[in-house]
Amino acid sequence: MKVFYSNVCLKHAPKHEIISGNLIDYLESPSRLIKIKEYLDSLPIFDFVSPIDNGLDPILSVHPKDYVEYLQTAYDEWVNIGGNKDAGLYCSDLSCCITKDTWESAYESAQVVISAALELKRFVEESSEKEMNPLPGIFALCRPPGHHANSNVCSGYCFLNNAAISTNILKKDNKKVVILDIDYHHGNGTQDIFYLSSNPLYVSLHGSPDYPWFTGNESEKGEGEGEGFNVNIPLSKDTDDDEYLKKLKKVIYENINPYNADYLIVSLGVDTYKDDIIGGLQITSEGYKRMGELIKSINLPTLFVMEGGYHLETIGINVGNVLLGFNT
Ligand code: SP5
Ligand code: ZN
Repeated sequence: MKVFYSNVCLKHAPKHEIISGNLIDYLESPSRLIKIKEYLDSLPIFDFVSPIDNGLDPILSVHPKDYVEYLQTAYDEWVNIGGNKDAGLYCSDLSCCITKDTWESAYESAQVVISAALELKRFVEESSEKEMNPLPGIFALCRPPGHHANSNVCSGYCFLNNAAISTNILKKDNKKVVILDIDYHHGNGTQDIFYLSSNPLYVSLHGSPDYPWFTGNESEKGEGEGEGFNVNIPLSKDTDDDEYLKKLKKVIYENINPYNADYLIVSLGVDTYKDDIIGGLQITSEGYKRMGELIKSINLPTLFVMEGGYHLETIGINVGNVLLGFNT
């Protein structure tokens, strides 16, 4: 399996964030990426590939120019004038610190997912049915993550919505996309970006009640043309492997399979792990392997996009197990 990865994604490294009024070490750290890379590197089936720079256009298909300019210039303006009046205008919480390196890493994270999506699309277009066995899967090892970023708002460690950007690439040529978001948190940014659209189908399983607090309810089903194409499955904290897999299986049979998509994008967070610091259902490392197997049963060319997961001791094996489960 190809893994798109870049060291430039390590540069964004804020020192602190505020959670529940407390100043703590920034949890969305470069170490997360290093741990995942180390683990995948130790297994023979993963090939690391560097992204190609495909420019701003794919990013601008999701994010308006004024927001992109804000991300590019906010740090320098802040330093130069000792305070930027717009600093909070595009920001919805205290986890999206903008440092001198933030734009570069966020842009690179988007380039990682863009390159991975283009590679998957090219592979599918050039392959015969027979070559599609085994099922093609590619991993975009993105950082910073993306699913909380709205078109013009950064939040929850996310600046550019990587899953949404790759959706717009895979949707070209009248193809249908389903986004399956298995991060512990509800992907409010992705939901909002596509709320009025029937393509992609957005499906999220997430811990509730928890961040981002005001979204992720079952009653949010999409609007207008998008009505019926947004599916939220809130889960209680005591959800274990069996319960989680039962709910995932149900939504695959009832919503994902009947949608008949051409591509699957998995917003892959492993903060559902039982000992995660800020998330945490009762999922075990073994559970992630079963999750990967179930995702494989959807039987679509699949782009995995890295989102959250904060337990550094197991983040590598948990991400690896989803991918191994898919690949067996
Ligand atoms: C990509 C991603 O996983 N972003 C998550 C951002 C969550 N930030 C807010 C965390 C608030 C945690 N609430 C405290 C609950 C204590 N268990
Ligand atoms: Zn998360």
